Amino acid sequence: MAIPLTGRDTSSLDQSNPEQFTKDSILRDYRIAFESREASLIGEKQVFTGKAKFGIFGAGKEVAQVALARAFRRGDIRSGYYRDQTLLFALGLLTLEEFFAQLYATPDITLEPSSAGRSMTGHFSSTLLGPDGRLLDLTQRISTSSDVSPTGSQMPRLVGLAYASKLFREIPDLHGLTGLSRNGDEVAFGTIGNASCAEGMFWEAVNAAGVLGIPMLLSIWDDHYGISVPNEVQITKGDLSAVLSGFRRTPDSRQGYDLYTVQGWDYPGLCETYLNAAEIVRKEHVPAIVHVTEMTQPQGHSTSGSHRRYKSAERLAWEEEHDGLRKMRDWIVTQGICSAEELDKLEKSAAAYAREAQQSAWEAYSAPIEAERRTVLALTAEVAAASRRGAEVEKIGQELQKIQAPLRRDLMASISSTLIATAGEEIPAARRLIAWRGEQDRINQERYSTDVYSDTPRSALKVPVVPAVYAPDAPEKNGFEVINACFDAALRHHPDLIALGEDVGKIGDVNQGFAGLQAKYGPLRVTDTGIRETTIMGQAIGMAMRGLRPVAEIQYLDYILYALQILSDDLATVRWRTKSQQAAPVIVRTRGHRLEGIWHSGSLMAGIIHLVRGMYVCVPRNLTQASGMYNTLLQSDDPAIVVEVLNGYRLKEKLPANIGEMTVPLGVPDVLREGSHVTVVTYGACCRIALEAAERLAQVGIDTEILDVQTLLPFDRPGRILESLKKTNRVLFLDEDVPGGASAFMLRELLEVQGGFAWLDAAPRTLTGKEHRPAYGSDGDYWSKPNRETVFEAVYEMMHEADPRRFPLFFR
Ligand SMILES: Cc1ncc(C[n+]2csc(CCOP(=O)(O)OP(=O)(O)O)c2C)c(N)n1
Repeated sequence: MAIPLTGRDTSSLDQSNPEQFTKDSILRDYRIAFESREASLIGEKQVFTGKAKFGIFGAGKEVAQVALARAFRRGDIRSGYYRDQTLLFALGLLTLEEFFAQLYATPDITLEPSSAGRSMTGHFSSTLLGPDGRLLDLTQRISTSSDVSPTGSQMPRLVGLAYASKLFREIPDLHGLTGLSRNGDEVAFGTIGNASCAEGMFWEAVNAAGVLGIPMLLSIWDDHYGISVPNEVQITKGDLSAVLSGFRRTPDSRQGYDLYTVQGWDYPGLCETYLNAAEIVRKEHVPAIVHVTEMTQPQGHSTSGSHRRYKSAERLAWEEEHDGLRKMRDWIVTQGICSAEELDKLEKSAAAYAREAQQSAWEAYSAPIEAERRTVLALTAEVAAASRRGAEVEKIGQELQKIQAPLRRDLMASISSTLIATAGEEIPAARRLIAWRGEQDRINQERYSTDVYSDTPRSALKVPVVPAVYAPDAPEKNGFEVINACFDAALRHHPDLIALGEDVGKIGDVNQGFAGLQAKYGPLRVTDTGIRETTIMGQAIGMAMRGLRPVAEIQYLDYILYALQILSDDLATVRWRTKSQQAAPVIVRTRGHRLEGIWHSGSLMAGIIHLVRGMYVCVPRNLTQASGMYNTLLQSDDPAIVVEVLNGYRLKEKLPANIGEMTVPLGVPDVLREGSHVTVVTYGACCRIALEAAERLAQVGIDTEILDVQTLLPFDRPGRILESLKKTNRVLFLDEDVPGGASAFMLRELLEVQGGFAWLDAAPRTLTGKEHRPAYGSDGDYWSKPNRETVFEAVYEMMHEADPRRFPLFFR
């Protein structure tokens, strides 16, 4: 029998679920909420007793989350944050054992499916990819994208997850992708804390979703604080509903939000709100925000410190009185749904269940480590028996034995102590200890360091190489026309390719790479966005997670800084932090290096490559090479950044006959000029400068070999720079980054990774931009960046050092 909630029988809201608001379903909600609370309390104790390192729990948010779970349907997806354990329990995406497994950092994907122990507690995720790396049928499951810690960073991705539904509904060519969407009926559910709404990207995302008109339902869990800082210090007027009200849609506005405010302890009100809101979002593709107020945080922010430091006695008393569980319990009893005694029994059994889950998760986590400790202890005892320093080694074993809840690192430290104590002795058991440790290193490498990049059959590194083919009368085209032809072919071959960015649509980007393609493929395939780099990237991340192939543009390389945080924290880590349960093969397109002035000439390559490991970084020298890289990436499941050469769009290039098929392998340098005296290693716009300098060097008898690395990540996989160095024994790294930037990265690759040190006859050199930003104007550029003359002189000086008589210094 359906139970009326707030005077109205809401069961009619969801005919597909006859169980809605029966006694059983309400008690199930209560039980999940109660178990979740118990899990929080037990979890806290695990930290305080030293079994877990850190705890951040969802206590106080339970009731809203069981209500929210009722609005989810298969195909829906979440982007949220660390308070959402109850939602995950209610959706069946997380068990209590898995919750505790993550608390203990259990490095086993079968026990801790969110991240295999790579993410801290409360960072949830579900499996989106099959073992072959391809997306599962997302329409058959509720999913969650993988959480990150930086406050607000779930928002850009949320925009993309919701935007995908709009594309699936509105682009006819996507209707056949039935495993990805059911006519775009999926809602992307977001959650965020009240204080995180003070972040810029929150407002950027809210604005973007309002403009786009997408099925996004965002819940704000408002417990009045962000750690210790109250709403009055976070938000204008201290009231999110008030400041968000300008986003509310009106009868005469096409854009805007439905806004709801509901109290976090009001179970029936929450259920009604969520079912109503989600239905409208799903049907009409109008975004909605549910501001859940009067929430509590009975455990304080985290295990790092007590909330008594910043909450008054009145506030603490108020929180106790407005505890959602307590209020829900009262409501159940006063509605006559069941008796207090029945609830007592339910609570007792729920508490016991939570305890059992904790114990079983602890056992599963600790048993293998205990077994490993036994192995180490046995080997250590053998070493002690055979060693001249047996007593010392025995003591090391005893210390290891004493540790209450040992970690694997304790075992490693103990082994190291034993080996140091017995240095110089030849003990067979010590050799076995070394072998055992080596095997553990291999196992732990697999546990913690795999899946940075794709290793599926679609890895970008496995895409077959298709060289460019030129007709005898191949036309000379402007660079922008070459890339335009590439994108035209790509849009034709890949119906799931979506190009987006500032000015990408109507004018086909500021350099016309997409000129005419919006008219040809439609405004959703080639699309303009607002000026909002962070959410352009987030839009792409969400779309890619749901199976689309975004080419998302940052108009100029310098502005990638606005998006670098989300690229670094979210996109670059998706695959690694989920151990390949999720991926987002976004292609970031941008243009940079040389043009005019501080913010249109940057080449901040080291900043980028050090922050986006997990993405590939392509630095093509011209638009033909760029086309080949796009063609490679579009066949792969890796995310990447392609930095086109800004001053290359109006230079002539021969158009390959197979511009739509040619591929450029990643991580394979091109030898642009062969030579025997000095190797110059460079990329991007510097390639042309190096070639010009080489012409001049040839006039004075210096034979320069020039290598274009083509991609910084991955870097020179076949070791071509080393091969060149073996011939020339001299190397100059040339780029436009700051001194010690990407040039130092390349140098380290050659010296340390490739072992180039032994082949050097002269000190290796770097020639880079200055440490300041490039000054304006052509003269400013000349004295800010390497140029033909400085390259000439740097190479000449190297030859002068080698043979001063043959190469006298004539220019200084
Ligand atoms: C970018 C960033 N800044 C600071 C932090 C540290 N931090 C973690 S949670 C938090 C408070 C968040 O409060 P709120 O959004 O209200 O969520 P709640 O934890 O109260 O649910 C802060 C400052 C962070 N994780 N990320």
